[in-house]
Amino acid sequence: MSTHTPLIPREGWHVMHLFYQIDHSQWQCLSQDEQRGAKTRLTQLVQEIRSTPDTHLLTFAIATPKADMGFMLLTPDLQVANAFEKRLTLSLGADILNACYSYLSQTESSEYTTTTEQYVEETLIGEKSLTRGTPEFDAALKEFEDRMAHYLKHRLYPVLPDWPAICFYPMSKRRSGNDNWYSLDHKARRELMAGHARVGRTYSGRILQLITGSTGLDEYEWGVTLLAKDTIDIKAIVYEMRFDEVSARYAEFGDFYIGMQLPLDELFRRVCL
Ligand code: 76R
Repeated sequence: MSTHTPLIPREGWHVMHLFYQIDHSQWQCLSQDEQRGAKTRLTQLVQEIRSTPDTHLLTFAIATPKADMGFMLLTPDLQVANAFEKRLTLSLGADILNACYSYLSQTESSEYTTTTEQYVEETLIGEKSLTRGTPEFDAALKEFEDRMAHYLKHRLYPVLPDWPAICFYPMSKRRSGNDNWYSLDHKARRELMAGHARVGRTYSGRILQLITGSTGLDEYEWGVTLLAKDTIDIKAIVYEMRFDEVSARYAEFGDFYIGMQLPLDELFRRVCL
């Protein structure tokens, strides 16, 4: 019987990005039967993880020798994430998958999300000149509230599409001299973030972004996961955002990993297992 206390955040899920290099010399020491058994073990583990409630696992090959393959694991309980991570790492046998990079974060809602009151004052009354209590006002308000409920659910409990290109990098907001994000007041940060979101929205349908928070959990403050159907859109959005003040002035980045989502059997062939 397991006696550990679950570590489930009040809201959202834990997220692990796991990157591995394969030790082919160890792999070649296994017999063909052992290799088959090892791949079956990993395949069954992936199925077990994917059938765990509220749990998702993406599997991908990495484009350059920075790593060979990677997993993105989303699950509420850190105890479960930790147990799955250990089993994934050992699934093909000792020392075959060697972790070369990893990142821990949590899904989070944004502190800059437009509140109902802001939307009413700034957009419905300010921009659209609607009057409280009229049918047009009520319809527009309901449309906003439905959209926000859907949006908030996606940020905290995302279901990611199987788009082929996956990009991961960690980032922080700068805290030095005159460029200290954390000494700006909320209004200034919200205005800057509105510019960021305007750029981001122009990539709707081409880029799916998941921003997960990692302050206190890992080296940087956020994990950025971008899914795309075309790598040119990844290059374009990251480039265009460099000009946006939030990134131009305040962003600091870690290493970038580019992968391709593949079903496991194809992934095995790709990484020559
Ligand atoms: O929450 C939302 O989706 C709406 C507004 C929004 C917020 C609050 C938004 C929109 N982002 C938000 C927060 Mn983003 N984002 C990044 C990067 O490489 C770089 O320069 C930056 C990396 C990209 C590519 C990107 C894409 N975003 C954040 C935060 C948290 C900041 C904080 O809390 O201080 C970070 C670190 C961050 C970074 N962003 C969008 C996008 C895209 C494509 C959108 C539009 C999403 C959509 O409308 O569907």
